[in-house]
Amino acid sequence: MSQKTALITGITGQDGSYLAELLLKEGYRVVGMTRRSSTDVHERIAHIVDEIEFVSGDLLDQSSITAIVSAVRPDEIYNLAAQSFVPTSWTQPVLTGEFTALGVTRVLEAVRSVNPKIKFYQASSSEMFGKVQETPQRETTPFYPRSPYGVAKIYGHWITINYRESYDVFAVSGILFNHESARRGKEFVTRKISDGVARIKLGLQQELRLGNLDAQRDWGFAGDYVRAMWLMLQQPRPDDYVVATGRTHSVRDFVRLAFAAADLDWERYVVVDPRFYRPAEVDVLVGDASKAYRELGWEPEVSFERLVETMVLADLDRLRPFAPA
Ligand code: NAP
Ligand code: G4F
Repeated sequence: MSQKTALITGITGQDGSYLAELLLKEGYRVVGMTRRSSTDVHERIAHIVDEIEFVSGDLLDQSSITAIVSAVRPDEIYNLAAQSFVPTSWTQPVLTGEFTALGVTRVLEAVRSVNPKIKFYQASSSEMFGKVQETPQRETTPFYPRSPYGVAKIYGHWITINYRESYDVFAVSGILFNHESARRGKEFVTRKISDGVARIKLGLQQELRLGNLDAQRDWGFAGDYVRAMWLMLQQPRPDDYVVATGRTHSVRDFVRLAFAAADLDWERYVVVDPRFYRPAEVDVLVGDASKAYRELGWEPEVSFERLVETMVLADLDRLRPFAPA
């Protein structure tokens, strides 16, 4: 069988790095689309950078995306690129719509015009459920977004389904619940906590300022979730899937476990700071991934407890060289 080619947008992000590892292991030729930057953004893929081909393009720029798809001739495209930080979507709502919503159409348009046989994965989000209309949330649960990011992701979700139904493209939408790792961006709450715990433990920081500790999320490990993305594109027909652990925990639970992993009492260090509250909050998310289990044979391998501990230990290892003597 000839080698398959995968094009990943967002390859420099958390999920892009794990997906690239998985696809290389599966024998793919992996091509990553990156946007021009004056600094090095390859930190998360530094260990595999020599095995990846890079092409320069931007979700805002139709001609670059079409030219890339035409030149690379991928069998599969994973559209992971997005403005993915929810708070930024209130301060930059139009840009978020351009990247996270219209960006999806641009990639799909490239597929349609170059080769509609290319399989397409769209990174949809549990943020679309927002003010939840049903618990647990499944593929059929109605959406009620609470941020411009959630609104933009719903556009991306439906345009993916629309290209499937209009042009018969093998286009799927993975509705992924929060997934984390030591490679998570430091602005997201889990990594902000693990990084903060490590800094406090090593004497590099005195306190950790957080927002709403009562919010609850269904948190899994990013390495498990990229496997579900790949499996969706290996099915006989395209469909949409929820990917989640089925367990929910509060930010406070995460904080408590993370500080405990470093033998610290969280209540001595955590300061609630209303600056981190959101204009509209998603209070509680918990997913039902039984369809993914049934049809893809997917289930998560890393528990919440192990995820928290692994993230804290990784940040301790990373920061130890900077600790005061
Ligand atoms: P991430 O770490 O924030 O990575 C985002 C990626 O998108 C980066 O590689 C970034 O490139 C790229 N990007 C942003 N704007 C771009 C543009 N205009 N043109 C080209 N590339 C652009 O996100 P992630 O956590 O890996 O998530 C991957 C995808 O899954 C995102 O679409 C996210 O919304 C979605 N999602 C994530 C989760 C989660 O819990 N992680 C859950 C559900 C859905 P730079 O390095 O240049 O910034
Ligand atoms: O870690 P977060 O910023 O992630 P959020 O908003 O759930 O979004 C992430 O997951 C989505 C999937 O549901 C993705 F689509 C999206 O791209 C992103 O990856 O915040 C989680 C919760 C929120 O309720 C927030 O209010 O943590 C609460 N929180 C409390 N203090 C905080 C903080 N969040 C951040 N970022 N920083 C805080 O200090």
